[in-house]
Amino acid sequence: MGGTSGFLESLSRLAAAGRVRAATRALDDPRAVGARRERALATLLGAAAAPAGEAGGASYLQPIPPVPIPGAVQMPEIMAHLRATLPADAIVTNGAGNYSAWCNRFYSYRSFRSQLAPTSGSMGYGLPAAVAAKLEHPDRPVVCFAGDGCFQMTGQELATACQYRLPIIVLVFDNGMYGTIRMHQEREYPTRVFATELQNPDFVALARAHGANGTRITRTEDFAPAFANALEADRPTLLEITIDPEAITPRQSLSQIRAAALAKQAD
Ligand SMILES: Cc1ncc(C[n+]2csc(CCOP(=O)(O)OP(=O)(O)O)c2C)c(N)n1
Ligand SMILES: [Mg+2]
Repeated sequence: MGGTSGFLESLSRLAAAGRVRAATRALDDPRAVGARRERALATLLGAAAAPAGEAGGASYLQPIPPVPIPGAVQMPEIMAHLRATLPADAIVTNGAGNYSAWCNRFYSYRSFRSQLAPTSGSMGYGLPAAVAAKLEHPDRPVVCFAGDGCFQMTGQELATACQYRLPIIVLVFDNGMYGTIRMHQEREYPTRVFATELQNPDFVALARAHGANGTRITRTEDFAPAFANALEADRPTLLEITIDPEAITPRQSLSQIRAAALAKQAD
């Protein structure tokens, strides 16, 4: 499995041949529409999956196989639903936090300029980015991924979304903590939890107070109908998704991280 490195190798080969630059420039050209745009896209994506780069190319483009996570909400299934439901031109936004692994690793971005995310890793970016994206592209679905901590940084922008009646969809991943920081605490100082728990508002009630739609998702099967309603809505929708605190990463539970760190200390 070459994974990301194989993909990068493929891109480097192309870059060496001067083709990445040409294709990227073609995509940046506003006149690059229709067949011209498709050709440029095919150069980049097709080459990434070309046989010489098979080490990573083709496998990189495959969805990551899902592994069940703790709790009644199975994010791998929800991400599969989003991949199947959202059109290629949907815009997905996020801030920073462990929740963002879901959209960064389990969503397939199929066209350029379909992701808005901070390279600086700043929390709170997703919601204002979604507002801006929907204003600019009213015909494209816009979905914001936000952790509970992340949402609390800029959640008041829901007022802006309501003021301009922007039917964005905000997924708030409620695990009751600054999960990323808790993960590092458990890795470096197992059992010494400090200032990472969050007492959250009722996000659904908060959304409704703003004039947005709000629904709580506590089971995987609640998601698809709520998301379908959100896609049809004439105003913002906030879906508060209850995440088991144990489900700290797509692959490792909080207890596993703690146990591994304790075992390392005991060595
Ligand atoms: C503005 C800002 N403050 C602090 C941080 C440091 N930081 C990175 S992730 C994180 C916690 C994120 O919590 P949450 O949004 O609830 O996501 P989770 O990790 O729980 O999924 C913090 C405090 C940051 N990246 N940006
Ligand atoms: Mg959180």
